[in-house]
Amino acid sequence: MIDLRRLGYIEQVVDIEGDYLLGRIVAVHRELYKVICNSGERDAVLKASIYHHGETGEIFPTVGDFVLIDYNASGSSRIVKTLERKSYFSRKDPDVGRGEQVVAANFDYVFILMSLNHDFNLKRLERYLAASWQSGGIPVVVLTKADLTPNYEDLVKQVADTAIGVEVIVISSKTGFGLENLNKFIQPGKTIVCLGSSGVGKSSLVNALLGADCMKTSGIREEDSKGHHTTTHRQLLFLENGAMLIDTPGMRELGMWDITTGLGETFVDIEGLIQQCKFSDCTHHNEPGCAINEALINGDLLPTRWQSYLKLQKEAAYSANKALYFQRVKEKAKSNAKFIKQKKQARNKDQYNKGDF
Ligand SMILES: Nc1nc2c(ncn2[C@@H]2O[C@H](COP(=O)(O)OP(=O)(O)OP(=O)(O)O)[C@@H](O)[C@H]2O)c(=O)[nH]1
Ligand SMILES: [Mg+2]
Repeated sequence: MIDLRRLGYIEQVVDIEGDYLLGRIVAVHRELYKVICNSGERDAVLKASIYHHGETGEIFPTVGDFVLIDYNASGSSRIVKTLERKSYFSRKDPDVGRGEQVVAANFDYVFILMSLNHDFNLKRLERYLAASWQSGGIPVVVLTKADLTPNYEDLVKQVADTAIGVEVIVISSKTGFGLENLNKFIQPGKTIVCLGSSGVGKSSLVNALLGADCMKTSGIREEDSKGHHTTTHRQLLFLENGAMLIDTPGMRELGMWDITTGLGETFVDIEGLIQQCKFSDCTHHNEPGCAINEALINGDLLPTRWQSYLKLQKEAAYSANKALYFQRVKEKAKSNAKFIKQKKQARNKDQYNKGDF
């Protein structure tokens, strides 16, 4: 018997009547969901009347979500509700080109993996940090392949200067170097999602922590880091001590979705400086008493970091508008569906009264 509370479930009030089982999504394969519930792992599909034609605007589940299922012992169970999330990582959907893709949900920590050799890219790291802070999980930067990069001290310093207030851990999944420094995050009932580009070693880390080759890994050409996109679906795995890891496919690009709060936490130094400007509506161009200009002149703020902030801020504003737009479209669809249902009910009642059915 599996106790879902040991999988990180936090009790919540659910507004649905019926005899449903609580489960957690461990993998998604197109329309088929793998769900762990107190009787083990089950196959499940979405209940179409709720998710596709419903008027509750039910959120499609993703890996890590807690859901309610209409249990079926002899076939696929039906998912009837996605429970409220304590955290979720979103990006702009790379396939559809618009809208949001929720990569994983209900994790405590986000391991942002970046390799110390060819994948090293601070600009990309800033993007991951902004989206991770926004997710509600705590970001941790994991620098991989230490065995291939003998003199990495300077790289670690650059990362520490970029990821302010974030723990930075150097590892090698090949030799086991540094893995013990991850133990404080990998605790019973805690969920960790591993994110990063293809080939950085997400699945290798997951396997090293599991002590078994559960996830397929594949060689990349280390000279140019040409990866193979080995992992093709997201998967939640269980460690013996009761911690859970979510392995994800490498992201080709991380398009910003809503990072309105994540941006401020990523650039906490810049937001602090802005507070010190003499004028509250300072544009940071030529105003007197501009703390940003002062920091740029005296070298406390690197121009590259300032440019990154401005660029991401622009992107954040654009994405926030889009997010709002999609929310409105959804609300409109919901109210239309409700209107149609009411109309149908009224018509049926009318026909019933007339004895015409
Ligand atoms: N030398 C060395 N190689 C590593 C290390 N970690 C991973 N690798 C190698 O890097 C290659 C890619 O590793 P994966 O774990 O498949 O990378 P991934 O991030 O899961 O990639 P995708 O599934 O494509 O997103 C494999 O050949 C691994 O053996 C490490 O710490 N040191
Ligand atoms: Mg992988």
